[in-house]
Amino acid sequence: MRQPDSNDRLRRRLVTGGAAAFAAAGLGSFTRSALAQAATTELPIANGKRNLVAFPEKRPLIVLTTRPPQLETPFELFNEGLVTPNDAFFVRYHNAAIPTSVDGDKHAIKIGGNACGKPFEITMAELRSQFKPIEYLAVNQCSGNSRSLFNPRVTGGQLTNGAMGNARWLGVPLRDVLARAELKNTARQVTFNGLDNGVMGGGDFVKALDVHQALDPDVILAYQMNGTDIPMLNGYPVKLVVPGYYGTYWVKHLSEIEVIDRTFDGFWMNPAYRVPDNDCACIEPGTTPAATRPIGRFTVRSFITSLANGAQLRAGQQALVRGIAFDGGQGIREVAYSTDGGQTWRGAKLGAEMGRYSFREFTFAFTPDKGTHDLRVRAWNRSGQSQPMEALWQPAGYMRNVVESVKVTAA
Ligand SMILES: Nc1nc2c(c(=O)[nH]1)N[C@H]1C(S)=C(S)[C@@H](COP(=O)(O)O)O[C@H]1N2
Ligand SMILES: [Mo]
Repeated sequence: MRQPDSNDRLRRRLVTGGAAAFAAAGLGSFTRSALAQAATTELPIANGKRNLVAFPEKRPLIVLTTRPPQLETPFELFNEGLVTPNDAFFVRYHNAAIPTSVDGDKHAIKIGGNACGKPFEITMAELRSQFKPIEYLAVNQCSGNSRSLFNPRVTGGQLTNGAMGNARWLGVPLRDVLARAELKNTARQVTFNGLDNGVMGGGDFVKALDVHQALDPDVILAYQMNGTDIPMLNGYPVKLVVPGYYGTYWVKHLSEIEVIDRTFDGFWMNPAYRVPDNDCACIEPGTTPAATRPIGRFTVRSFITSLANGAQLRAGQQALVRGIAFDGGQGIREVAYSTDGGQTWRGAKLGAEMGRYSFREFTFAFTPDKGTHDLRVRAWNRSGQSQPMEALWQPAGYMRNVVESVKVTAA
């Protein structure tokens, strides 16, 4: 439901969005000055005990930084359902100057660039009324999800496994909008910019896709998440959704699209968000990659969600173990599980297919003997790609996808 007055709307969003908890956290209301004040609040970075704070429209989430907000979803939540609720979805920003109030009808996206034959502007109202939207479930995952588990350790946000989420995205295919822009045949890349800005040396966050990636019919300008407005912190009123690709390409508060005749080399494409240009996107610790490329699609991952490390089970009693798997857009074909640290494997039961970009549920029954058990799961996608048994390493701490281990005890 759209409301006429964007201030009313934002006020409504704040009231329904846990503003009380935000105030309780000593951060006041969600204004720029409150965020400036938040910057002076001491909060521990990820290692050791981590604080939970409820930002506007969010339930209490793990705080990595407050300015800009960087919030991680507590992992237990992934056991509650395959769709991550909007108020629990992780948040990642690079720059502190983030929008806190946007008119959801008047907001416009400017489309231009030197390989755009017909520059124009499109408002949200036009985007909603002049095009046919599509909707699908898709996982968004930060490139640095699980970075704190790298060994040797790497710098950057010390995330555990909660910088991911699965939501239902509704939006207009980018290629339908670009069709109006009359791309010149010199077009090589498309760049995307949002309303947030760099401050004090932080470069404006701009991303680029090759034209063929941008014209993929599943790439959308999304304006709904799980059937409602996208939360402000997740990119209200419109974000680019590039299913199967790491979150870095999912530009929030999208305001500018440029079609250009060259490879864009802004900071967030080069040197940031690049991976070693080889099959594993990995190197030996302490070495440097011979060449790099922009990070691309997700690698295959799977997680047990119903049991945490250290869980206690009843010996001799059957437990139903549950988890999730996903990949970069082929879809999951198979999940295997081991209850003996990876020595022997069996097939887990797959849950319903909910689309090739979605989390896929799996389950298996496990009746433990007395003692400690090392549970592992490993997934394969439809093109046969899987997860390594030993962790791969790379300097930025991106793309972790090793077969994880969950140790449980039965008594
Ligand atoms: N405008 C804008 N969009 C952005 C970013 C940003 O800093 N600014 N960060 C990107 C990164 S690295 C990630 S992982 C995703 C996270 O999306 P979320 O905050 O909605 O979870 O947003 C992407 N889009
Ligand atoms: Mo990210």
